[in-house]
Parts: sequence; structure tokens; C-alpha cells
Amino acid sequence: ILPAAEEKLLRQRINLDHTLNFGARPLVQTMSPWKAPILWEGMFDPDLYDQKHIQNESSVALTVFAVGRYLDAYLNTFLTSAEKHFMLGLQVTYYVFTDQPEKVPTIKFGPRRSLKVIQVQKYSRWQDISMMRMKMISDAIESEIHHNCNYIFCFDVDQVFKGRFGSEALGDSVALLHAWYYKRPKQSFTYDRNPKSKAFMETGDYYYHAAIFGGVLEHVKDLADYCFLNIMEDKLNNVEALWHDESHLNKYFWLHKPSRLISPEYCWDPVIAENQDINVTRLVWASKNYKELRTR
Ligand code: 2GW
Ligand code: MN
Repeated sequence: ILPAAEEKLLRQRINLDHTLNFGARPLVQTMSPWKAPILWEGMFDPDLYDQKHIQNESSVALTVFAVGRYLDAYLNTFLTSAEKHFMLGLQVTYYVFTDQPEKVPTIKFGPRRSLKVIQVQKYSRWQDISMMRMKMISDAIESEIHHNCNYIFCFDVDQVFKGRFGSEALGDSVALLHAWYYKRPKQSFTYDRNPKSKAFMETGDYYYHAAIFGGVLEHVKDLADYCFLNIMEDKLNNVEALWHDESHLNKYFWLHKPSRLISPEYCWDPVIAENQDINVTRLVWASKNYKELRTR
């Protein structure tokens, strides 16, 4: 990296976490055993984070895949809602990966917000559509995204923004606590338990949801490369991890602890009745008609 670029990166990593109020949410865990903050509503001053990131010219890439029927089913709502809630005030570039570029909706974007389409092929197995995202994210970081952005967040498309999803979530390496598992005992975590798979793990810290992961480019590229490599090695050995890319992502974050965790307020499933911890829903799972979407 050039000295100027390096200096910029350093400036961008100015840390506001000493301003976090870890006691604001006594009923939930607000810090991991390795001292990474777990972000819950009430712990942070949103304006403080916004000011700092605007001042430091932080720029954010959002990647999302909309392949096959998922484009019509989800992309428009996803993007329209992101325009209302995702990283407002910062420079944002959406990278939409699709097999049907001509069908990407035309949306009126806010200032300093834009969209790029990256054409991808449609794998016939849905497991491959999901897993191959890791390869394409890595390639795009290397070829395009690093020119425009210093942070990246990778999203599933089958979700809708409902509230602020802001700059407090930016960090070196960011993982999401899975809405269904954040309160469950570790034995119930659905890690891959097959010793033949590279994703195999016996124990871990949390169960992370692959619907959102992010961080600075070099960390996310490392994660994507790691997952892709292990997915390919599994293919050579004729095995597939239980939850595909999500199993590999859980293994990666077990070996390389994330520096920042986001609570299920950042990705909630409204089907879950027990929701007393959820003071704000920032993003929710869209309802899914599995039969219609998954049969072909
Ligand atoms: C996926 C499953 C079945 C049929 C189609 C697809 C599909 C997914 C597709 O036809 N087109 C497509 O663009 N996708 C993309 O892959 C899309 O961005 C979608 O959000 C993402 C993951 O698939 P999804 O959302 O149906 O899977 P979930 O919600 O069960 O996700 C969790 O588990 C996955 C692995 O099985 C991934 O790790 C995902 O990140 C997790 O949230
Ligand atoms: Mn999903």
C-alpha cells in the first residue's frame, strides 16, 4: 500500500468504542470473551459514529446476490429499503451480482450512492449459488471494490431494512449473531459435525449467521478466500458442509475472532415469538415461499 493510502486507512480506524455503554443492556451479553463489543440498541451514540465516519470519508460497499427467481422476489424491496436505512450519510456502492442484469430495478439513489451490476452465471444447484458467492466476492474486492470503498458488507437478498443500519456496525471484521441461536446452549449450534468436511468443528463461541458479514476489505477477502478454498476441498472429497457457506464461515470466525459482533437486532426473524431483547428491528427476514422458490 502507498503511504498516503496507508495513512488514510489508519485515520479510518479511529476507535470510538470507548464511548460504548456496555451496561446499557443488562439482560443481554454486550461483550465477547475476547472483548469484542456486541452491538445492541442503547449502547452507542449513533451521531458520534456517523460524524467520525463522515469526517474520515468512510465508504461502504454492499454486496448482494440476486440470481434466478430471487431477483424478482426480493431485490427491489431490499434495495429500496436499504436506501432508507443503510449507512445514511456515507458513500455507499451497491454491488448486485445477478444472471439477469437487464432486470435489475432502476431506483433513484440518494447522493453519493450508486449501484454496479456484476454478471454471474446461474449454478443449477442452489447450494452452489450460495457457496460460490465467496469466490465472486473475493474476485470483486480484488478487481473493483478496492478502488471505491474501504468497508464491505455482504448480505443475503431475502431481507428488508426496517430501521437504522448505521456506521456503528463498521469494524475490522464483523459477524452477526444468528437470531435463532443467540440464546441457545452451545450444544444446539448447527456447526458442521462431519469430520470429513473442512468445516468440521466440535465447539465454538457463537452461532453466526452468514446472511450478513463485513469489515475492512482485507479481512473480508481473507474470509471469502478461506471459505471458498475449503468449499472446493470439500467438493474434491465429495462432502458438503451441513449449512454450506455458513458452516465454513462459522469455522473461519472460530479461528479468526471477529472484532465486532452485531446483535440479532440487525437481522431479526419476525417469526420468533420470544422477542423481548429486540428493542429495534433494523433488518428482518423476508417471508419465504420455499416450495415456489426452491423447486425448479
Ligand atoms: C437459495 C436456496 C434455494 C433456492 C434458491 C436460492 C438462491 C439464493 C437463488 O436462487 N438465488 C440467489 O440469488 N440466492 C442468493 O443466495 C440470495 O442472495 C440469497 O439470499 C442467498 C442465500 O440463499 P437463501 O437466502 O435462500 O438461504 P438462507 O436464507 O437459508 O440462508 C442461510 O444459509 C445459506 C446456506 O445454506 C447461506 O449461508 C446464507 O447466507 C444464510 O443466511
Ligand atoms: Mn437468506
